[in-house]
Amino acid sequence: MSHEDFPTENPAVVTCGLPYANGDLHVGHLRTYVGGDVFARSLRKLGQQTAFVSGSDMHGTPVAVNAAKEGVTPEEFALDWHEKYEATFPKFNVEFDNYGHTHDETNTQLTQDIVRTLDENGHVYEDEVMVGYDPEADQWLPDRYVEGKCPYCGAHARGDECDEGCQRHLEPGEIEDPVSTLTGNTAEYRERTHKFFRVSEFQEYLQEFIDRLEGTSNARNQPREWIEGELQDWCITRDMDWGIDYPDDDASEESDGSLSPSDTDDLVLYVWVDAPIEYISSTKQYTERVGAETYDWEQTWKESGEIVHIIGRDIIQHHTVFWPAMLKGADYNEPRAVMASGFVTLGGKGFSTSRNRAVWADEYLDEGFHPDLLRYYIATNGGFQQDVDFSWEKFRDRVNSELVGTVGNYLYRSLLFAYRNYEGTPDAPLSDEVRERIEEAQSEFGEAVNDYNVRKAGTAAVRLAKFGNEFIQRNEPWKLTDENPEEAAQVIRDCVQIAKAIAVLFEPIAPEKCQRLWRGLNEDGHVRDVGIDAALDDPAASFDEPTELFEKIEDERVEELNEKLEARTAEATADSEDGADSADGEETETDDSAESSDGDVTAELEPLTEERIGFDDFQALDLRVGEILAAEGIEGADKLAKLTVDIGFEERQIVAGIKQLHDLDALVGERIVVVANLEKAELFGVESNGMLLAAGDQADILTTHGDAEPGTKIQ
Ligand code: B3M
Ligand code: ZN
Repeated sequence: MSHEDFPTENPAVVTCGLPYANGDLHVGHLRTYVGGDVFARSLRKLGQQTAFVSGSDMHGTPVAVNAAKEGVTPEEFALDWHEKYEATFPKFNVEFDNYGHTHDETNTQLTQDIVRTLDENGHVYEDEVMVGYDPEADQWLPDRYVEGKCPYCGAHARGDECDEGCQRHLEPGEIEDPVSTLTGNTAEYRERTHKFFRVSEFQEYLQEFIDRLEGTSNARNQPREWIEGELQDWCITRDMDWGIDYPDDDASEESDGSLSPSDTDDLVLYVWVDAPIEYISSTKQYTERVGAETYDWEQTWKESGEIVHIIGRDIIQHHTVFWPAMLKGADYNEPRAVMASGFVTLGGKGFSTSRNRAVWADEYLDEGFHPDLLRYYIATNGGFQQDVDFSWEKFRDRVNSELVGTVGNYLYRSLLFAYRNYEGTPDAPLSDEVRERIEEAQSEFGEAVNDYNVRKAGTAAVRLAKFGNEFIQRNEPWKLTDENPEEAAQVIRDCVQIAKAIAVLFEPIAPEKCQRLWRGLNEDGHVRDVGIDAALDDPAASFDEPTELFEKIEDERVEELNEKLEARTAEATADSEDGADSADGEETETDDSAESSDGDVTAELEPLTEERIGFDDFQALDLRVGEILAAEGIEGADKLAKLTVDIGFEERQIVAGIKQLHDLDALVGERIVVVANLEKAELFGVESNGMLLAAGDQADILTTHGDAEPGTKIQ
């Protein structure tokens, strides 16, 4: 791996978190896959050799529990869903180079190999652990078969994760007040022998790893608390039939006794062992198909590859603690980057699969919407780590204003003019102004990819189209054709070049639409296969009459779709007073948070407040310069950090919701703006005596420009 800018000499692999093969996909699920696909395509545009892989997660209790409900074997059940997913992703132009599943031969073998290596390298031991047991059902209760209270934050937790609270992974036996989900009875804890992976040994390694890790800042900041605290070893076996068998054949021969005589026959590996290994297996299958000369999985995973994981933010801990430790322990390469996306909400509330409160992936397509529209919406509606809200209104607004109004409008008016007057591209050189503007778009795109900013990479072309509209409006070629034909030709040549550049730069977001545009411009081959340099290659001399690329979404359509959704939502509310359920882990209740605005065309700014205040009202705020002396995460709280701030007269303890948004250590020494006379508050049991000012929901912290001392009044 390198930390050089993309494109590097090494092969890259972009992976997407594996969906559990246990139910229908809705638009919320698509965020990671669309994000991954956009990122992989963008890397290729920069000239980076890239494999894009994923697969279905077939094992574990999330699958076993749902299969049991349907009365089929987990294997039948999971394979069925796997085939559906495999067919669904391409419909959204999410084109994996390989999409496997965790139960196939490649992954079974590789998982057992890796576990064997971990054991041989001395990283596995056997220990007694308390495991939930249901005496009535006479069954062990691994993971989702048991529910109870999270020992860290007190939230209701299921099996191995605190998905409604602090998002931690929970070890067997950790859940308090355990209840069996099979019978609803109180579960007993009984002692059992299991295998453990010595994660604790990797503490120092992980502390360094996390400092090197690239990607979104939440993936670096969220795990710090775990990595810096006491690292618990990880139970890697379960009392279940469904899964990959623990490879105990030659393990019992170990002389150090680490795997000494226990019966591992009825133990399978914990699902989180074999699931990430599918990233490697899937890459291997890709190599087996195309040949190592085209793509060499071993180079990527064992020698020098750029490994980029794209996941939901609820599984950061697995990808930044357990997984890199496993890779390290088994002599594989570490990930270069982890990009963890926020959740998708529906009209400000969580999706609920089991209550049918969702916009389903198939439903979206059946309603006749083009996949590229949804790709644009979910990849660019907010920063990658922010939660994104989906509503048909917002979807309509962005499609109509940005895709139809800005991009489509530019392409149609400029290309129609070119076709009518020149039957294609007029014979004139490209102007410096337009060349420079396209170069700017290329650099913007390249920088965005290197910043792991999918949204910005995706909107570089939209901003270019916006420029195109201004350019054509300003130059009025329709007036020039008679008055100054040479200048008219020049302007239209520029316009066609902009259209070509849009096709190239917008392809990662809207591959099918851009291919249509590419063919419309009479270009050969596939726009997917050209690099960003092609944006400045000469356009074809002739092309046919253009057609509109995007269609407006009418208000009536939105009303109709909302009615359908409302009918379902009403049912959902009637079913449950408390909102989203938690049957399969992807639902979440989140605030309808405002989207951040980073100055691009897609940003939605909060409207200005109309009501004015007097100077006295402003004076009532005692704003002071403060210097951060210490910053640490509040244990158990997902977002909160405790700061010690010097405000000149005294040191204040301030609690702020910045834990996952900033590298807390790096904040020490920053001069910030503090509201010193805000009433004291208690957050998560910690007193907060003041407030710091920050912009937007990425909490961009306000700092001072000069060297005003702590305590200086801000006026
Ligand atoms: N199957 C799904 C999840 O927890 C889980 C991901 C595995 S990624 C290696 O979001
Ligand atoms: Zn918790």
